[in-house]
Amino acid sequence: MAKKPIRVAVTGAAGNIGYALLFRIASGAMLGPDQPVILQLLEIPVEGPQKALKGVAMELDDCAFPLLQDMILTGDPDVAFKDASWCLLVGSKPRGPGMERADLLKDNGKIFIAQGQSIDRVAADDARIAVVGNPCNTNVMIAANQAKRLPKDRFTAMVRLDENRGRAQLAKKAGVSVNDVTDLFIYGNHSPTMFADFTHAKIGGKPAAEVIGDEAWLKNEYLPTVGKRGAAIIEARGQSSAASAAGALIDHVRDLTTPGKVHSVAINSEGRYGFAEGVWAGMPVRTTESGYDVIESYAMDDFAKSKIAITNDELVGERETVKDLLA
Ligand code: NAX
Repeated sequence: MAKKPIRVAVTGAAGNIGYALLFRIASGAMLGPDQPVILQLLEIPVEGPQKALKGVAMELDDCAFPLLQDMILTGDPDVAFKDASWCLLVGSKPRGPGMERADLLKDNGKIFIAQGQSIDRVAADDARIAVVGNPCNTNVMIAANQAKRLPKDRFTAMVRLDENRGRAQLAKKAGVSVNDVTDLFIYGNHSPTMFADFTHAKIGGKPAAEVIGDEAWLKNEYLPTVGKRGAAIIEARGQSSAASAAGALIDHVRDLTTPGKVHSVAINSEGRYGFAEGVWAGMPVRTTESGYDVIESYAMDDFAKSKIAITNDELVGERETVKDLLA
């Protein structure tokens, strides 16, 4: 018997990431090749983005995806999130010329207050939320703070692009396939301060540091390369990462719905790994039948602890900037 369709809400659906994401969701890459979906697409309620959204929907129609049962296009969050089991919050306000980071945090914070309230009001009882729109760790914290009905552990932000970048760079250096790189997890903020923990990573089952054999490269080249990869893509392409971000979001959701998968997700830290209580930080989780368990067993050396302290400080600073929005 055919499965019941799952409603997937996507914000910023007419943006660059949306354009790389929606077709993959509709093809079954995210929720499985036999899982029908209904796409509920949110864009800001003004003519340009709404018109662009219609164009994207026309192309989705033209793909004749067998799994795409319906599409709802809207400028109203309550319509977009209604009965949605997945809420993918991709849209956010970009940093404009001369705009301070604090202004960006506050402007986006307001969006995520409204969307958090709407999700809590109208989304499905099993709703899960994945935030991509930057600054994603702080945006998800703001949205989750609005939740009265949905548990806070359903609110996640994406650090999977950073994990994928980190695995790819290690594989390249070692001259192996990305499949040989395991146990590489991202701690902290989705920003250049993140810590891609090479100290526990493995290549072909052996410690990555042993296989690479060049600690200076790992500390002084590898970490900055992964941390600043987003800026390097903008420099090369003239536009920010879109297809790789969409691919990472597909991985994030697929692995959160596949029991046994071990991967990096930004979640409510609850003080784990030395992060401040209540900030959302990347760390490893293992997906279970009903959600995920946080993997807390990695012992950090002094170097790792110092890196985690830096990214934690940044998260705490962001929280301080938006503290009025958390009241
Ligand atoms: P675009 O500017 O191409 O698209 C964003 C879309 O969101 C626009 O169409 C805009 O109209 C819409 N939007 C803005 N406010 C909205 C709101 N309140 N409700 C609904 N829609 C709204 O950006 P794109 O390249 O798609 O990137 C989207 C976000 O992802 C940005 O914040 C970006 O910084 C972030 N990223 C996050 C990554 C991560 O790993 N967490 C990596 C990639 C990306 O940089």
